[in-house]
Amino acid sequence: MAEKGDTPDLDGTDLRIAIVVARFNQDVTRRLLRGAQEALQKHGVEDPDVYWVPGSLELPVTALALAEKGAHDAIVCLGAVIRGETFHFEVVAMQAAMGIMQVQLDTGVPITFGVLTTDDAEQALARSGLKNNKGAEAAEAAIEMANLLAEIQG
Ligand code: INI
Repeated sequence: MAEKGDTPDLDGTDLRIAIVVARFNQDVTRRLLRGAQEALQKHGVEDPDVYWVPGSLELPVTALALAEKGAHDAIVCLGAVIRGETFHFEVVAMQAAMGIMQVQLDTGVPITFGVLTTDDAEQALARSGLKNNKGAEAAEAAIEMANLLAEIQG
């Protein structure tokens, strides 16, 4: 049997991708969004749909609605949870991660986690720049997973 996924298939042509992005800390999430959109465009994804939500805790239910609708091959979730700004940092970060994972496993639609969880704003800005951009990484992971699952499912 051929080995699958040893080199990522990043051909986004014909893939339908949605991005869900949190407004909370939008100075950072706008940068993640730009990184994700640029990466999708680079790999041939046309016109990704973008849905803004209030904060990272609203990412999972929005991803669920999109996954259940079935119009997208993969969904990219973007957010920024910054420790210094909330005493319930752990709650927001963990529930966003767990919720997204639950939706992904319940629906079988790949949903990637471009949610920064950092100690401070400086770390968040450093991970949402031109070179190091976790939004771009989440976008590429979405393309790769959409292609891999399509290959497995035939
Ligand atoms: N949402 C974030 O995306 N990042 C945060 O750092 C954050 N903090 O600090 O609280 C945050 N809170 C809002 C939360 O995601 C919900 O939008 C809110 O609780 C309403 O449900």
